[in-house]
Amino acid sequence: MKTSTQVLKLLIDADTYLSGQEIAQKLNLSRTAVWKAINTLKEAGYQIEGKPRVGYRFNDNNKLSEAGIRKYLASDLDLDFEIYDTIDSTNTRCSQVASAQTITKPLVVIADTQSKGHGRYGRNFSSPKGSGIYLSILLVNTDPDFNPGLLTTAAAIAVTRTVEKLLHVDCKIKWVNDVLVDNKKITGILTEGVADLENQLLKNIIVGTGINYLTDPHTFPDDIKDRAGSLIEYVQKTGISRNQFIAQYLNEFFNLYPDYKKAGFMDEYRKHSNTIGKDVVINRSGQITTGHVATIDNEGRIVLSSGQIISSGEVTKIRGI
Ligand code: BTX
Repeated sequence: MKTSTQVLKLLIDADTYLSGQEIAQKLNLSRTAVWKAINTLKEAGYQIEGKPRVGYRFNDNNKLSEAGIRKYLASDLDLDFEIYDTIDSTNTRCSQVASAQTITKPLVVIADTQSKGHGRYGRNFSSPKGSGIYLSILLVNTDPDFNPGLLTTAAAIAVTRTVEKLLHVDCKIKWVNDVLVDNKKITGILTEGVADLENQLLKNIIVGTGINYLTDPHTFPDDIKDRAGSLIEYVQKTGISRNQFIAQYLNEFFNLYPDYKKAGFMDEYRKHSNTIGKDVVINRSGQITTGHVATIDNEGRIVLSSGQIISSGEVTKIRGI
């Protein structure tokens, strides 16, 4: 571990001022090395407050960091992290890792901004810097009956639980994967599989989540500004950092993941649904279906009152919303 990373971890875990001497002693470093490490951290954008004759204290100013996330991560979670200032897409990075190597534990890739963040059907996912959460989890898959729809649904529940617990605001879910706050989309989730070239089985799963966390709603591109929302108001009220939010999301996701196929969270999903009981228009690759949504079943599929079951596609219109 680099000296500056060791100093950062110590300050984050301490939650209070530590003198240069204490840091030097704990890490077996010279005072000059500590001073240099503090400067390196400041130059990298970490906010380290220095008080004469008292010492240094870490302020979480929303700069993403592994140490900042680990502080709030459940102690039994064994994850690897890659954190980037900028990347094309965290999902793409996961698929590159999956193609190049065999991972033995989940890898979480996070970026401060994405130049090619994408959603379903190759659509763009707006990923401005310094404000959003763009995160992909690369999982090892051993299940031949992997259910991508249900796992995406579990991830949506992990987001709603995190938002409701930490930011104290209610969420709705628009079938299948859009999390809404105040009727605007604050999160998109994209689950992708990586096949083993030799046997064509899915060897890895990628669950990508994009969250408009501190995004200024006035900066949304014109084509999404009517539908996209941000959590900024609630984040500013509660002061929860991106690092803490990410850790809680990972805690919630990995709590649901082992049993996701048992669909124990589907009652919670139905309670949060803004789609059940509504007249909707569903687009399945250009094939349009209209109907009244009777419920969403334990497979995460829409059940229309006509009896028709729809497992994939997109709700393009909800009457009354
Ligand atoms: P989706 O296809 O359901 O949603 C994409 C659509 O949502 C776009 O066509 C646009 O209308 C709208 N949109 C674009 N950007 C935003 C935004 N920031 N907020 C709200 N609405 C938006 C949803 O796909 C899945 C998105 C997953 C994004 C994550 S980010 C981390 C990971 N990396 C990556 O490239 N994708 C995932």
